[in-house]
Amino acid sequence: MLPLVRDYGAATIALTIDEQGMARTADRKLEIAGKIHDIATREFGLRPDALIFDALTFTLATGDAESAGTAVETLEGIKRIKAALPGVLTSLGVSNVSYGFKPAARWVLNSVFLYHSVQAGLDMAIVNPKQVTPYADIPAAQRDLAEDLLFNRRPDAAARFIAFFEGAKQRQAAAVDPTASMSPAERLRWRILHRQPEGCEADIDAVVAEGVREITGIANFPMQPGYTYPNADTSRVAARVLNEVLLPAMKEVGDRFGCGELILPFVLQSAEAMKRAVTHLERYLEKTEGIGKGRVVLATVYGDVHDIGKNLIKTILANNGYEVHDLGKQVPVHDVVERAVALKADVIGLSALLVSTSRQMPLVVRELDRRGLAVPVLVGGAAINREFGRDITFVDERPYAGGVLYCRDAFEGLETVDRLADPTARRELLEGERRAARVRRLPVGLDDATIVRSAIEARATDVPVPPFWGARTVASLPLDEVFRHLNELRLFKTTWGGGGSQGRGDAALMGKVRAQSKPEWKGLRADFADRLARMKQEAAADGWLAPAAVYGYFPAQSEGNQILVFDPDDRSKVLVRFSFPRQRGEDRLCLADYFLPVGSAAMDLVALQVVTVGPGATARFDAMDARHEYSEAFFLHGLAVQTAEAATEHLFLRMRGELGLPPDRGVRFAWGFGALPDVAEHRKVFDLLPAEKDLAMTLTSAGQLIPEQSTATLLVHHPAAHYFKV
Ligand code: B12
Repeated sequence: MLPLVRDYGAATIALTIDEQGMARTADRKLEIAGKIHDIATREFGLRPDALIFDALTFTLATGDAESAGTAVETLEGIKRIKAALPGVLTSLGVSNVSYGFKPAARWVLNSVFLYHSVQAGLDMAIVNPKQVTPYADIPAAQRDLAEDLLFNRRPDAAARFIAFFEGAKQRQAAAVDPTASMSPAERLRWRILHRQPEGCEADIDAVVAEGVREITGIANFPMQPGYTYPNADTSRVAARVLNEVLLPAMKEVGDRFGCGELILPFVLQSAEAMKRAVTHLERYLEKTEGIGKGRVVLATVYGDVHDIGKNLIKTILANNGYEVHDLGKQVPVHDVVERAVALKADVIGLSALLVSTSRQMPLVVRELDRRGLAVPVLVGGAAINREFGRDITFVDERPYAGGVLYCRDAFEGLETVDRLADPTARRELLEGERRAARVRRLPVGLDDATIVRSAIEARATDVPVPPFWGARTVASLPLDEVFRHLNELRLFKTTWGGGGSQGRGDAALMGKVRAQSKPEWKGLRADFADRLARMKQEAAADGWLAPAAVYGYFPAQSEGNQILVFDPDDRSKVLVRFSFPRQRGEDRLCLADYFLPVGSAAMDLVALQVVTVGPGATARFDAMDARHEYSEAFFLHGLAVQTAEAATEHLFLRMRGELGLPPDRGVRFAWGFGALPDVAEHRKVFDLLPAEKDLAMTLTSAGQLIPEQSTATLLVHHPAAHYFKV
């Protein structure tokens, strides 16, 4: 076979079998793999990564002493092959290990063995993904039984394993509920963690009844005649349920997601269970009448869909006498400020759970400051902390007059709003915060004007000739063409969350994420592919994804950190000036450096594009969200975002073709990222391209694109152009 493998550039699976038979010990597995490796690489010149070794595994169902240690030998064999023969890969028919056991037992043993094989370094597994349970979801008792057997930890391991699953059948017949022996509070926690919303209302009733009994001695709450609720007692108990049961459970979900034990679709289901629980809990929270206590405008910031925390704040503040106006989630800066002004808000509350979306918070503060307002802003959410709140208090080195106050949780939120309502407490609070914020201020550094320019030079001979000057509209980009540029891996793994958490950068942790998500990923990928095919069809039939674009080519030159864009019909007239920041260290790069400077004999060229998938995606998302179809809405949102990316790439390639640039030239830069962080510059793009008139797009006052699934990019043709961060 090896000459064929070599001639066709193929890879090959090599079983660890030789003239003496199948390798049963780790020593023999390595010995045979070594022999095959030497022949393949030395005699046939194959690369090690063309070899995939199957270390073989045997059933443990026979229960005899000879077979008992074979799974450990397999794991050890995989480890040794990977260590001794760098570059080679491994594969394994995992479920052989359980051949002969009952199906329920097989699934557990296969899942646990798969987990340990991956830990040992297994690259590929032959296994039915529908029969694999995530390691963390297998009950500890079953895991122990399986591991006793796999690691040959006791002579009766096979017998105990079989006995357990024989009994399991009867236990199942007796319909033993895993939560049966739990207290209501434990059961509630279990329901959030195991994504089982059914029954959480009854659990909440039971936990509250227990708490009320403790406080008041009332035995048969809530039926006791004359006992009306909500009242101070039920409120106290409900707050405890929230703080001691629900919030920690949700945090645990997040931590498990963070370290790769859970995939995103599961987190969504937990979130749905949490929402249901919180909604039911509200009936126990006392509503304090408080006319004139104050008016609060609440929102989850633009780009962020996490609203469970914000909804909680709403409940707690409303129940404590505040008039709360909830603007919902994904709220643009402009809307927050406009509504706060219109409603004469006493306080604005903002929630953000992503590091990326927390950047919206200083934009709100800046906009309030620009309008000369002084409404205190409360900020909260998992992505930020007290230091962040203090840092964003400053607008251009001045503290914002209204103050920015971080709140760790809903109760600190209530306490803060209460303090703001009292003039003396308000002054003390704001002054104290301002002092703390000032301490964190660093001495002002170099400004852009004093930084030396990079060494990049632009040459007149590199400037391409466009097919036309000025702007054009493409009313419709063909959806099937656009889908060809859809990055499915990014959609599945990152946007739809199939790759586990994207939120942590720690290398060791990410390694763990990758290892653990492998078995799940295979099944998930097929599910996602089906879902994508269905959604593509619906989009084509119903038109909710309707990519369209405006783009254009303009004469341009640079001046310092700016690009001057000239009128194509009158090249002495500057239409707009784009400003870009410059790196303070590294290569001191600024996007303007890629363009010929003002005063050059030749004109340079700047290309711009704005792409959108149209308003249909947002409308559909909002409708689903209103029907509480969070999972569907989440998948739809993700596809719309990636379709906007695909449409951007599609048009970018077309523009590169029109300019006659080779594939290694031309880089597209989008505002809001690395080299051009200021999205307010979108206004200037809209002054050059008819996005408002022809695509019915708008900009928020902070410069965010509406609809959200849109992009605005600048194409740089300079041969040395590359992505960088400022
Ligand atoms: C549930 C959840 C989701 C759900 C949200 C459903 C919904 N409708 O809200 C879904 C599945 C949709 C989701 C999606 C995503 N998520 Co998510 N999600 C979570 C999770 C597990 C729990 C959040 C939650 O509801 N907590 C319970 C509530 C009650 O707590 P809370 O919001 O923090 O609010 C409390 C306080 O913070 C405070 N507070 C909050 N806001 C405010 C505001 C004010 C004014 C005040 C006073 C107080 C206050 O009071 C609240 C109550 O005490 C967190 C994990 C975590 N540790 O937070 C990840 C997490 C936030 N998600 C994360 C990620 C990465 C994502 C995705 C990008 C995943 C992806 N690959 O697509 C997407 C982003 C979508 C988007 N554009 O927003 C990361 C963020 C990482 C980062 N550093 O940016 C986290 C931290 C998970 C992780 N460990 O990696 N997610």
